[in-house]
Order: sequence, then structure tokens, then C-alpha cells
Amino acid sequence: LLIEAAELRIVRLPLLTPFVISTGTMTEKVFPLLILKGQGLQGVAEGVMDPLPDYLEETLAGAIDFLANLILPQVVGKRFASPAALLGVLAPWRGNRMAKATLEMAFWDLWAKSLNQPLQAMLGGAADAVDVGVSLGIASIDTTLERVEQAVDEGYKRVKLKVKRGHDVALVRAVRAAFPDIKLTVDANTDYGVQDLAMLQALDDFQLDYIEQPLAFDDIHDHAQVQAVLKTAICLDESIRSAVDARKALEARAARVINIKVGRVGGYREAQAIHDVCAAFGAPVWCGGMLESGVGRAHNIHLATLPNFTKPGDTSSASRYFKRDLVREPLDATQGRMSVPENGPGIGVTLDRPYLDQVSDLAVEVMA
Ligand code: OSB
Ligand code: MG
Repeated sequence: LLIEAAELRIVRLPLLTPFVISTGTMTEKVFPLLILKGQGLQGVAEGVMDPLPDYLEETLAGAIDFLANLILPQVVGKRFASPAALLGVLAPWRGNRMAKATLEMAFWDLWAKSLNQPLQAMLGGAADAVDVGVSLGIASIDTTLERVEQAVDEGYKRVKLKVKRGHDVALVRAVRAAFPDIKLTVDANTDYGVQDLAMLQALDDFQLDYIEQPLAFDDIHDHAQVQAVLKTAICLDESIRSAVDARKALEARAARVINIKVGRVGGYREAQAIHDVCAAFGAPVWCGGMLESGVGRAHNIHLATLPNFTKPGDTSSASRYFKRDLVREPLDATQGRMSVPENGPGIGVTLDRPYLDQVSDLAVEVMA
């Protein structure tokens, strides 16, 4: 499959409501969108790095430099028989997994389209729809209770509450008291340390399905210390960049559940490897999200069709975040089920090109 051209754009999508997590507040979603062209087809993907290195180390500027100046000139005009063949170009370079994933995912879409197959079939998944929950940003207890009620009314299969120091036990107690039976989780986005053990143990009383990423983004050891004294499962997000990380975390008993974000781990090949390692350890996985547009959401839904994605993912309705999406197909959940997009092969959604042009700037166009 010849990559004939690449178009890299920087997109700014306003969020309907500011999204607050322990590391900061997001009011718009700013991300790179990559379109690979060949055989009259387009493969598309978005990067999950933020403008500032607040979730992990990668930045938008670093990703644009990596793709525009280093990688895209090397791959445009070349043939790659499969996504695995493309990884050789990326292998020499350290880190930059989000930037690498952007290229790898766009090529998977193009490759699946060239074979006239839905992406899930190429990945090894098979489903009409996947279970999803919501991720609720930090807000007052009253506002959170209203948001939980709405999510429960809409049939979401799990509610995840963002927490941070000083905004945790009372919040969870109030939500659990009002909704005794829902599947409930929390996500600290690394805000705690081993000194917060007593607070984390207090969370053990609320039948949480898991506590997501309580400790540092680059830590496994301390998570193991904490997991040893908690009844509740720890789920790792930021700390897992690779299948090797997943193996080490599960061997160390640092977590019992893993959140897979294909954009975080360097692409589908690595996401599949993490999925398989977790299955071998009997550890369930679920598909995380980064407030992606419909392009990234479609990718996430296809990934979540793999068999060990047994917990509800974070790909809730796009209309919860955006007034207008970058893709024409509405990606909205019904009763906590998100249909796998299938309007054509690959990721199964089509770009709303006029809207894309309106909300983005060209970073680079590379032609053979
Ligand atoms: O930790 O899962 C996270 C959003 C931005 C950054 C990190 C995270 C999140 C979410 C939102 O939880 C998930 C989504 O709805 O896409
Ligand atoms: Mg998380």
C-alpha cells in the first residue's frame, strides 16, 4: 500500500462544558489530525497529546515536529504491506508514543479501507456495539449528583468520578448513598502519594469497581504497595505505555485492571499486545478516552470490540462534549451501548470536511 500524500492539521474544537481533572481544566480540545492518502482513499487519526505536558510528557508542538519534520517525509512515497511494516520507521525513536500512534492508527484505517474491511475485523474484534460509561469531571457534590443522575437515566453502564486531594471521600460517599447499586469508579489522574494511604483505604468502603491511577504517572512500585492493602482494585492508566509495562505491573500486583488508550501506548500493535498480556494474567481491560473528536472515538470503539475489553469504556456520546463533531455520523450511545461505526470500511465514519477546514489550520502537507 503506497502512501501517496499526508496532510497534518491542528484542530481546535470548543467543549460544551469545561472538563476539570486533578491536573487542570480543559475548555477546548486542541489536537493534531493526520490524513494519509493512497489508492484514492484516506486514512485518518488524531493525536491524544495536549498542548502542554499535563497528562503525560508529550506535547502538541513536539508531535507536530516529530511527524512533520522527521516521520512523514520518510513514509510518504513509500509502500508498506501492513501496519507492522510501518513500525520499522518508528522503532529507532524513543518515547513519543502518542505521535507514533497518530501515524500508525491513520495507516490502519487506510489499510483496512484498501482491503474493504471494517477496522475491527482487521484488529481481531467482532461486535455490533460496546458497553460504555461516563467520565464526570470535578465539580461540586450537588452538580456531580445531578450529572450522575442524568448518566444513570441515560443508561450508562458505569460512572467514573474524577477526584483530587480534598475532593474525594465526601464526594464518593454522597454519590454512593444516592445511587447504592451503580457501577462506580474514581480517577485521580496521579494526584495522590503513599502518604495518602488512609484516604485511599477510606475509599474501600464504597464498593468501587476500581480506583484509577491514584499515584504517580511513572510509578509501579508504590502502586503495588498500596494495592497490597486495598480491597478495591487499582486500575492503571498513565503508568502503562507498553505491554512490558503491563507485564511488570501485573507481576508486581500493582493493579488488577488496565485502561488501554491506543493513542497513549503507541498504536494498535502495542494496544493488542497489552490486551493479550492482560488476558494471560486474567486482568480485565477497558478502553479509555481523551475527549477525542469523532475520529478518535471511532478508533476507540473499534478497539473496544476485542474480547478482553470486558469492562465498560469511556467512549460516551460525542454530543456530551461537542456541539458539532468532525465526523458526519452522530456517535451517540443508547442505553450505555455505543454502536460500532460502519458507514464504510476502516473506522466507519466520514470527515465533515467543511467543518474541519473551519476549525483547523494546516501544519504540513507532504507529497510524494
Ligand atoms: O484519565 O481517563 C483520563 C480525559 C482527559 C485526560 C485524561 C482522562 C480523561 C477522561 C475522559 O477521563 C474520558 C473521555 O470521555 O474521553
Ligand atoms: Mg484516567
